[in-house]
Amino acid sequence: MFEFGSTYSPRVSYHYNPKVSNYHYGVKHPMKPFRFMLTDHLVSSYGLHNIMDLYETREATKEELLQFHSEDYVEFLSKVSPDNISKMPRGTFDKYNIGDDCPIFQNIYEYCKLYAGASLDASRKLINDQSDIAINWSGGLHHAKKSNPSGFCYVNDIVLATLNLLRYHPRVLYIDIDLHHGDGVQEAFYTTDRVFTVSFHKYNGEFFPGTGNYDEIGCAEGKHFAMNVPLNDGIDDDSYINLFKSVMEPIITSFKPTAIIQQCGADSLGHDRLGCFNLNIKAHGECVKFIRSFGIPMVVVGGGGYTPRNVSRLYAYETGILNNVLLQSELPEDMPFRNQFGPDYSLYPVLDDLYENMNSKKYLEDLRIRCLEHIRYLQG
Ligand code: V1S
Ligand code: CA
Ligand code: ZN
Repeated sequence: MFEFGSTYSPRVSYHYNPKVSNYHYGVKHPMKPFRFMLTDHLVSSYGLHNIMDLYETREATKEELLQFHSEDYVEFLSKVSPDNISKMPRGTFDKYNIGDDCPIFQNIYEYCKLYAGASLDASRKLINDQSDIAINWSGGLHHAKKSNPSGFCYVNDIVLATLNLLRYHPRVLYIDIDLHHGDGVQEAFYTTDRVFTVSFHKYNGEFFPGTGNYDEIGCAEGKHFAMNVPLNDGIDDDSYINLFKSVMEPIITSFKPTAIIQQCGADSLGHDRLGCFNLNIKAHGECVKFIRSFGIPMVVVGGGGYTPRNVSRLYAYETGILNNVLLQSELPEDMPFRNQFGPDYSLYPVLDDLYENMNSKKYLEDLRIRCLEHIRYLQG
């Protein structure tokens, strides 16, 4: 294992296209792609651009999207616009799950191709052994299904990147610390033993997307290769970190992944507009630091996160961690949009304690034991 601050200097690539921050889901919609513009300003103001390989990403091709998505759905995405959706055949809204969560907005297909292209580029850097860690904060849209969008996600960049990795890597581990269950990725790899999926999320049977109880473990060849860690409101830093580390360490040593994809949804932070956990930026980052310490090639993607200033703080902090750099708390004086980060102008504002912690010690201990029993199946 590599300790943070040690001499291990991974080759890190940062995959971003400024165009991706210009798309709009709608004024009332919580998903705000401009959070990536804020992130990029923070990352460059802290000087991190100087120590990574930067790639302005290209759009994924239609053929690449078709590696997972169905022909008719990709065709629909390529043709649909706010001007023609009402002229499409009756039933189109229902068939493709179009509505408040997944609206049709201007240039939606271009947006999909850009964020998917970035995750595909990131996976390619690992495959070609040109990067040890490849970052795409605009990716991580884990709910998208083969033939329909879901939960703000239109194409599943994580599934596409994983399929690409599987062409060269025997085993891929997918780790999801978004507040929501990573259902789209789990479903795509539910029957294979080459991808282990694990998601930590709020679960009560009703909370979106409604799936992710601990008894969803995979099936057929994939039985025991999916794990779900259902949590209640208000989980705090120490409980989350302890559970995360005690579950992830044996998964990694037993499954022995040759590549890892970590989804870092920022809606698991405290004070998130849609969230209900109490995590601080450093605790979320600790989960990334822990996975990085195994020295296994990693693709790191974003996900949810609905308080844009905290999303950008988190992703700048985690970009630092992945580069083995601890960023100073005070935000750089001369950075653009600094006024967005007042009144504290800090990278680490206190974000906890908005919700009572409904995860008792007993609940967490039982959950941990259940997870460890699950992992024993991997050891044969
Ligand atoms: N929670 C939540 C939430 N809020 C919204 C929403 C609010 C305002 C809007 F103008 C549009 C949508 N939708 C939801 C959830 C979907 C959450 C998706 C999370 C995505 C991710 O972070 O994991 C990854 C990027 N949808 C629902 O709860 C479904 C409804 C059941 C309630 C909300 N209405 C708008 C749709 C149906
Ligand atoms: Ca999750
Ligand atoms: Zn989420």
